[in-house]
Amino acid sequence: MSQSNHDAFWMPFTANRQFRKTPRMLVSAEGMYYTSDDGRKVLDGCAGLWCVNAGHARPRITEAVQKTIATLDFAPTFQMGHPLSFEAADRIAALAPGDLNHVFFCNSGSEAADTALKIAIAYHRVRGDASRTRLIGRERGYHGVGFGGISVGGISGNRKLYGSLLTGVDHLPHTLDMERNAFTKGLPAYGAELADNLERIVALHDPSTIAAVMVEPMAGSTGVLPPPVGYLKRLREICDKHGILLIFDEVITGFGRLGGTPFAAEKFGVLPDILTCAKGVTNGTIPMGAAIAREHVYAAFMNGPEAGIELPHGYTYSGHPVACAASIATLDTYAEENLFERAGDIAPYFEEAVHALRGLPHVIDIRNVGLVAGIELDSRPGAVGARAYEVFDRAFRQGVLVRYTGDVVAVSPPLIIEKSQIDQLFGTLSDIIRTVE
Ligand code: PXG
Ligand code: PLP
Repeated sequence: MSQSNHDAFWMPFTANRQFRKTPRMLVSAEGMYYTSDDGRKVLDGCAGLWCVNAGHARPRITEAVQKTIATLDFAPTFQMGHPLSFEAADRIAALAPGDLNHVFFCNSGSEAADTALKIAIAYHRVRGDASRTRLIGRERGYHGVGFGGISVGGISGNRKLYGSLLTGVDHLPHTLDMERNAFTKGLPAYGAELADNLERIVALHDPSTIAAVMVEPMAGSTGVLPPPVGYLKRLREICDKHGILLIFDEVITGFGRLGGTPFAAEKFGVLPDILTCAKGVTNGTIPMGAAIAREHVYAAFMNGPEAGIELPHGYTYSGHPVACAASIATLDTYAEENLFERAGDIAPYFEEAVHALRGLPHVIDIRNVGLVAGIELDSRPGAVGARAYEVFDRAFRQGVLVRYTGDVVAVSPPLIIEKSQIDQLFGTLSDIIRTVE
């Protein structure tokens, strides 16, 4: 029986009791703005949860969803097909760099991560290299909340309640180095050598045991950590040297977030063997994720008997017609408005605006790339996250939605943001940070 204080909804990644005392409720959205339940316009400074890259309520996407749900509400993709799934996969493959040409659909970034890890282990197995089962992630990596993702991810808070996790996992050190790199604009100059820790891990376990390395090209969730110059190239070289697959988790960095290119892989000139995406693939409208494999990965599976299922994996909603329609309309919207280029063009203005917060009380680092920024505040003694929570909550009351993680305030607006809105966003944050205790 539902109760009047609405405690049936167990909210995800939320302080449930705190929220019920001080709710923050959104009831509609259009363009760059949400509307709150008390009728205020709230500037969306974080694209929902880093997903609404084209802004809210885009007519083309809404119409595609409405039309499809009325025409083909569901169709199985196990041993059956429907045209939208093939079209959406073609479109996504065309956007992905190099020969990342084979799209395995799922429904979230978490499922995309687990799918990619399973493909990586199975890839070695189908090639007769069954001893390659180890997975290497990175401290402060976030790959969603499935058992694969939390095992390879490196966030202790997301792991500590859940037992022994996957075995055979090791982690690279994270790349945040505020001593050398604080207040860098764009990619930090120092830290490429941190990739050499992969050689150390490979030597410890022996290369013949390692299936894959999975990293975010830019760690988002754990506080916006752009990769040091040269770091990702070095990881690629070491993986190549030892026959290890490289997986990029582009759930946040995909679809123009870093400006100029659809994916970070292209922007940083490093081609992974598997790339995962979600979020912006449907502009956040309908759940969808994907693991995209290169030709050699896909080809390794296409050798057995033709009647045999090559990869025993998939979700009821893999390639859901409504999600596929939303994705096609989303990619049309991105292309029509050149949104990836637009993000690259406005990024320098965004960069100047966020770095103008340097020198405010408590601000100990500012990190940015493309249309993402992290503003790191020093933590109150014994209360990590309390200061950033206060900034986040006050910003919402003053008409600006941002995210926070630990004591990092994270900003990642829709790629349609105007300069005046960038001013409003950082102006509001500046006023609050000046006065927060
Ligand atoms: N990989 C990466 C790199 C992500 O950022 C996931 C996987 C999982 O995706 P799903 O769709 O299963 O949530 C993510 C998700 C935040 C925040 O504000 C970040 C995410 C999700 C919700 C909030 O830091 N990233
Ligand atoms: N496809 C999509 C979805 C895009 O957003 C873009 C550019 O922003 C492109 C392709 C490349 O388009 P163009 O050839 O105009 O640079």
